[in-house]
Amino acid sequence: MTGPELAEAALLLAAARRPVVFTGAGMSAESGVPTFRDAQTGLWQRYDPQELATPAAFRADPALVWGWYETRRRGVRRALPNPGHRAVAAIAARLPETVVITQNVDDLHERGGVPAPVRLHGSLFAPRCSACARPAPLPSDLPPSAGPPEPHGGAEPHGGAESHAPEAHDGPLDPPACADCGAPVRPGVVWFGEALPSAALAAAVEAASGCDLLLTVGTSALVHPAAEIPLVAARLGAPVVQVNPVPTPLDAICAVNLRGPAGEVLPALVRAAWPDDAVG
Ligand code: BV8
Ligand code: ZN
Repeated sequence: MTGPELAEAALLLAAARRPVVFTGAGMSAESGVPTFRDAQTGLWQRYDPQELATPAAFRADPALVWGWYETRRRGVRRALPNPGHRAVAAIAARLPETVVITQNVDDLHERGGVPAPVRLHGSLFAPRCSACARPAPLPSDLPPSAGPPEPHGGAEPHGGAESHAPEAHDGPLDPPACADCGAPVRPGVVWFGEALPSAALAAAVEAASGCDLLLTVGTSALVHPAAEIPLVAARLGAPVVQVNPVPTPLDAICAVNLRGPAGEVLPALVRAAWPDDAVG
């Protein structure tokens, strides 16, 4: 990607000291993690993600919902951060006051070099009891027949090691029982109709209120209250730069719209902002 938009966005990034990088599912699309808008595959294609991602769906059929999240978690395990994730880490490395805020429940920002993004919608790697909220261990990915799991030979704890595991069960799966109260364990994500973690939401609003640039990457900006974060920054006069192959409701508030995939645009943006830094 080149052109006047990229040059303009690069000037804004080079001038920034307290940028916010706000990401959605499009950030991980090039890593092979389907976006919410992408059609579901296999058994899951007959379900609407927005229906499955609800407390009501879990109450009605815990095995269906748990199975869906285990399928997604295995998909993320096999995925690797893409050059976009690494470019975000390069921005954070260059500008220590950078705050990365994500709607994603995958762990690709952490594996891409951003240790502690603000997680608005939770994580696939933080299961807890659905009754007493006691954190629960991550189920081993190896099917019982495979015997004791191999020690992670240096592979990242959340990724890669299991990719050789025979294709695990892709379908309904009974959730484990809480070791304390025996209730079903649930995924540590925020479901539709559930409040966002108040500390994460407060940190996101605070960062957006004090930023001098907000980079919004790969979000359709349709899910609230997350979608309001870029508006907070714009309302307080910070320039907003969008990276998305297609227009979104945020176009109108953006100083620059970069139409392209995050995995290509973000490395190009970082190179243009800091030509001296060889990145990606
Ligand atoms: C709540 C975790 C109340 C689970 C998720 C105001 C107005 C309207 C509705 C509401 C409102 N306020 C609340 C609502 C209801 C609801 C909502 O927003 N509904 C929408 C659908 C209309 N919100 C809620 O229910 C929230 N809770 O309001 O609680 C409350 C308050 C107090 C006390 C009690 C209760 C909770 C919302 C969170 C739900 N959980 N995720 C899971 O993952 O399973 S949301 C989930 O969907 C994601 O986390 C993400 O946020 C969203 C998907 O959006 P995106 O990430 O943007 O992804 P999408 O697929 O849509 O788009 C991808 C984009 O990337 C596209 O634009 C595409 O062009 C682009 N792209 C593709 N490839 C690339 C790319 N970009 C760059 N590079 C590429 N390569
Ligand atoms: Zn419990």
